[in-house]
Amino acid sequence: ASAVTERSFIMVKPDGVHRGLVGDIIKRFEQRGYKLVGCKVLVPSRELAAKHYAEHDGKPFFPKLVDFLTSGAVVALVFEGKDVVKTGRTMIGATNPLASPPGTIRADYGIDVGRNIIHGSDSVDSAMREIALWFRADELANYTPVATAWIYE
Ligand code: DGT
Ligand code: DGI
Repeated sequence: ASAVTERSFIMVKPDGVHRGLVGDIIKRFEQRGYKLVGCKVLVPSRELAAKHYAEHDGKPFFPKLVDFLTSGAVVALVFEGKDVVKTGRTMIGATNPLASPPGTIRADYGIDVGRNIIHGSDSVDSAMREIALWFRADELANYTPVATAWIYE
């Protein structure tokens, strides 16, 4: 079993927390074989939310997006494994839940683009930026799950 260290930042947004979807979302990544290395629940500050969504600063929906993300608790997660950034996006689906194929998280639980349940990093570079933004290094766990050899050849 080779060491696969790619990481993605996954976040259950306030709508997903209010709707009780945290367990299901973690379960989907766990069952796929991804390793959970970071997990915390917090109500993000406006500063943190604005930094997270800095690429959308200036767009018409930006204030609403920050209001929404800071309106309640989120669950910040880091998953690790082979191609986890791209595969995570595939599991999550399209930005707009209505444009997302059945079986994806956003399609299975969402309708509106402004209530799309979950965030997942869209590239390895943004994953590194987002993980550093949301987690201190000592909040990420280093361990080898015993199932590793049954997930990777
Ligand atoms: P993407 O991945 O961002 O290109 O979005 P798609 O391809 O999943 O969604 P599409 O092509 O139907 O819509 C393009 C963008 O338009 C989408 O990212 C968000 C926005 N949009 C679509 N439908 C709605 C809507 O009903 N309300 C709002 N506010 N925005 C919408
Ligand atoms: O990486 P994604 O979350 O799939 O999409 P993104 O980074 O382009 O946008 C971040 C979030 O901003 C997205 O999850 C929902 C919201 N958003 C994106 N495009 C629109 C939008 N919200 C509204 N209301 N309208 C949009 O066009």
